[in-house]
Amino acid sequence: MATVQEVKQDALQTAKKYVNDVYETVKKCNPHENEFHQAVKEILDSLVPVFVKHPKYMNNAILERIVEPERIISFRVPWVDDQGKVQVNRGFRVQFNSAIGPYKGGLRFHPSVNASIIKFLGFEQIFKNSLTGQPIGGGKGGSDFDPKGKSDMEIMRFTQSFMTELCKYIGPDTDVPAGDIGVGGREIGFLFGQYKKIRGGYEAGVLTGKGLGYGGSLARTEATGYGAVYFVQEMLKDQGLSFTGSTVVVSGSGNVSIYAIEKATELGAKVVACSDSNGYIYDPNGINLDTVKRLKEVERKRIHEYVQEHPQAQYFEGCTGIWSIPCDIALPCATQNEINEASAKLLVANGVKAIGEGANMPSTLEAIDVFLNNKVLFGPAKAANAGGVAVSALEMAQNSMRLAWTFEEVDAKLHQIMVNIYRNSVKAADEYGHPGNLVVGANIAGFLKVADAMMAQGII
Ligand code: NDP
Ligand code: 2IT
Repeated sequence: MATVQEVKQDALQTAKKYVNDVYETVKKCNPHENEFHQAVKEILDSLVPVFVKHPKYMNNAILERIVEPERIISFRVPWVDDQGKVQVNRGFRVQFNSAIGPYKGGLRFHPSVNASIIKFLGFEQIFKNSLTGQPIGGGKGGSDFDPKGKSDMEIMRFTQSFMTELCKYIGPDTDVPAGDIGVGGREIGFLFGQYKKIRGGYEAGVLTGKGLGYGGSLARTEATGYGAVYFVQEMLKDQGLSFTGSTVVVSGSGNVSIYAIEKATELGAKVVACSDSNGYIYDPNGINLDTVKRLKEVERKRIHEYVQEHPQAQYFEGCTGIWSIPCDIALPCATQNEINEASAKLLVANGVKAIGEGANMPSTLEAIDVFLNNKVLFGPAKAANAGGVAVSALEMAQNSMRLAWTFEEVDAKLHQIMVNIYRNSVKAADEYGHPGNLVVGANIAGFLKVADAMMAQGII
């Protein structure tokens, strides 16, 4: 008869083989989609203890189903530039999983957008949205359109053409897009206007991140950055640490970065650096956020312009160098894979104590290993940056109720949601044998809710 130990070993081997087989199939069926493979690998590796404990998920092919989007839409987006020339871009929407609510997730406009990028983002969104505790499924979309250097009229013509096709697939109860890289308040306004014109009704809940005068929620603009800082605050608190008096580096200078800088500074930190895709600035006095907001939110200029107004600051070409600046807390808030193994090692060598991922998948798998192996507090993206989509769900709730909460009400709900995500991730990590590992904890906590809903709803 097999010993208890042998039975346990058997269950572990079966779970590992299951996960590995699914991963190999994903690679085979989605060739060359490296970002998607990376996101899938991170989740699947974390889920092995779940399948050991609950083989029912394996028997119901939950993984095989969850890695396959319910639907992918890819479409032509023709538009006319200011010179009268016809331009063509490609649009995407991946409707990944609707087990716990309508598809929900942002739109990214960036030249690097392709099926792999949209699928990695959509896949992450399933688990992130589940972690928020709100009834939202996972989706993502975007285009390889480059908004840089385009006039407002070009942006409008492009977004109208994009929405003319996208509107066939979205709605307040089916799929609710929002912003991401390159899509902010201006773009959401144009998208909403075109949707309304085509549909002929006022369906406020079809998009989130709207302007405050037409159905937007207070604190949505701030939510992702504030939420990431609230999450890191919880990680620090558990170790008797805090933002007060700490030195912080934040990459990027877009929506997430700006409000991460704002909240970290409010909590007593000195944020000494931020960046854009050309380079980074280092300001030993602490970043002047009013200048960054004006340069980026109003004038849409490059970050190097900062040093003209603040001569004590320095500008460096190239963005990865930002991780060579010694800091206590690093908040990568720009883009995927911006911290590789070498940058992670540099951060550790310089004494970093905590990482909070404001961006989606900003650390490579190797970088994550460096942080975890060196006992750096690590807040993974799908937990740490969930505040944005969580407040998007609160915007949907306000739209349904036809009322608007105050900034303080929304901010208090956001704060509580981030505390809950932290606690649920810690608890899942403990329960499944990886205490302190929030990558495993967040992935498992996010997965279980979706998996149970899928089980309850049958083979669909
Ligand atoms: P923005 O477009 O407002 O800002 C993006 C910032 O990152 C800019 O400073 C941009 O620089 C920089 N950046 C973009 N691409 C690169 C690149 N390839 N290399 C270096 N820097 C780059 O986007 P957001 O702030 O909204 O998004 C930032 C990250 O946060 C993304 O990963 C997004 O998916 C994630 N996120 C966003 C949420 C939201 O609510 N907006 C919610 C959760 C996650 P430049 O101006 O030069 O392009
Ligand atoms: O990555 C993300 O969570 C977002 N870009 C926000 C999505 C949303 O629907 O608010």
